[in-house]
Amino acid sequence: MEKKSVDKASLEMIEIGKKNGLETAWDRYEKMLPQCGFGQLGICCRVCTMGPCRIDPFGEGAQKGVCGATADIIAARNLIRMIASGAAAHSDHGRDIAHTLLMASEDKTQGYSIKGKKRLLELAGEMKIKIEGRTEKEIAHDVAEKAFAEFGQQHGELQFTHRAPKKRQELWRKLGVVPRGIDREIVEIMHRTHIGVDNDHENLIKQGIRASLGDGWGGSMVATDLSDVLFGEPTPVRSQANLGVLKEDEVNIVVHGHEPTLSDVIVDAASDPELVKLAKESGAKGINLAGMCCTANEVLMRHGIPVAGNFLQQELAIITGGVDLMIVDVQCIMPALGSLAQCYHTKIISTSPKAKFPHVQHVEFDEHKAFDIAKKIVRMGVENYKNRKKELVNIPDEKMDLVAGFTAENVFNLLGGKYRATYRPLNDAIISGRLRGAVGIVGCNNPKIKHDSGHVLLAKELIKKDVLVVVTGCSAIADAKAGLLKPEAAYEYAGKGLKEICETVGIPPVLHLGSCVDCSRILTTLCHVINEGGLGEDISDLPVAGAAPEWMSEKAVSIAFYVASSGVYTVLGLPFPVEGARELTKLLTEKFDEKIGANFAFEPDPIKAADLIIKHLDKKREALKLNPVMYD
Ligand code: BF8
Repeated sequence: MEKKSVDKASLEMIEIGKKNGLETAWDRYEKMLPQCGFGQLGICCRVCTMGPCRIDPFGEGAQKGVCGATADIIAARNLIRMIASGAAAHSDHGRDIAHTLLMASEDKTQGYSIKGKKRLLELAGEMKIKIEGRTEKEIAHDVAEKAFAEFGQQHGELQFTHRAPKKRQELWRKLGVVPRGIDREIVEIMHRTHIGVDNDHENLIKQGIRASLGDGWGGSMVATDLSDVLFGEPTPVRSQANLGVLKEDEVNIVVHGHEPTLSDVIVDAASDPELVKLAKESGAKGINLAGMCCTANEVLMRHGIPVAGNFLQQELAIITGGVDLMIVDVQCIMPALGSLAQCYHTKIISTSPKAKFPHVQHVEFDEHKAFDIAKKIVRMGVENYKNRKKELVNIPDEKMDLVAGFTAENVFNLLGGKYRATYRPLNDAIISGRLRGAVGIVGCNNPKIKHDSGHVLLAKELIKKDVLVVVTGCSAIADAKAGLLKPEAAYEYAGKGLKEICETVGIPPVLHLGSCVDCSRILTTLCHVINEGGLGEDISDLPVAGAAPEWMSEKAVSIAFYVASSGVYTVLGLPFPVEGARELTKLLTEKFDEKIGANFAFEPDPIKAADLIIKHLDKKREALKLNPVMYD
């Protein structure tokens, strides 16, 4: 049992599930063993029907597919198709936000207004949109249209790639990897990986880079920045995380998925006086809203809504027996939820025309009537409270305090003090050696790795060595549950230098930067650090690194690629499925650095991963001729 999670609440729910004969991802994973070795090594090809083909990794059987594709070609094609899917998911999320902003600017929505006015003007300035003499809605309209155009653009360069340091932009140009249009690069991956098109693994990877940059500096950045315009910029906020945020005596509604368009109006609907009254009439003390996965991060950052859990806890939330309704939209929603919920009173409601699930009721979301629909769904949850089976309710006690809601714009204003919004103190802390560097830890859970252990152990090991850690996605939730997002965590876990900074500024040693699309906030932060000066001219000069210790999704592959291709050394807890392809593996783990300024490393042990990262940070510090780390 202890092998499954480091989180007590999760272990408790896994045990209850087991006792009741219920199946979770861990059970299905065990049933799947041994998993297909060809798939794991990336050398199985289903691109055409002359196959399926597979390459013998021991060099004895077939070394080429029917068309003649080698292991390197097959694995590279498979890998960049993962990038295409991941970039498509993030970017379609961005497109939906742009769509909602556009409709809001035309007064065609219900329940939305432009809350991030400052951000709107900043973006308009960046996009060279006329501001003087125009209303906010007119400006927002043009910002949304301009963002929209980035998706279909056929030539030129994506607007936000110009945020990158000059040197980085030049390198991308030299390598021919500047994304022209967000959609175009994804389509081109599908074209190039068709039978008989691009059959050079390096050239295939080059297109993977270009599409991933179109995600990080395009689709995801649009999602983040336009969300800040529409829903407001996050500010540091206190809340709690883990299954213990569910309440025995209230109607529990869980929002699960990704896009804040839905969850943001659900937040308003859940405090609607009429619905709260109805909940009380049904015998509940009120309506308790909680989040799951990246939607949790969105509503946490902007509204302080507590987090019920991360990816591997979605089934466990149902097993508490206390969830009256779970609303899902897109991405990371297990198709297993519907049948599991049938063992409880829990209602699951799908809302996106893009995502339907077995045994799940569908209430389609529509921005025109967003608030009415949100109210309808919340009402369904309230009405379902009376069906709760008391004998099946087992809500664990575990919940942890946290501070979330940091952004590239607000966090270092905090470092600079109230009146001086500047990155100078952060840069100076790194230059002086009080801080060794900074590391972004991101991504999912995966039953192949003890739930949350990769995230938490890596974060603890790094902050102990005076590395500032920033987190997004399910990694952020793992750390929240472990207490690392509390300012007090600095006293318990941080090294002396980091502790001094956290103490002075009043921030936790691990900073919650948002959802997965908000990995773009990390890119923007890195640009600010370079612009502030004193730490080199390119992102690849900085003592920084990225890690995804428990990744599982195709989105994570896209993120890993745009992070590394932006010049950030990236350590993955699970390897890309490429290890059956020798030249490709070498390209990614050894030669990438000289080409694009950063390598990938695959290391499942978080302590060893931390060692790799520390060595990398120290190497970069040395190259910049910085002072030695102060308290080493
Ligand atoms: O969107 S919710 S499982 S894919 S980390 Fe991973 Fe978690 Fe999904 Fe990123 Ni966010």
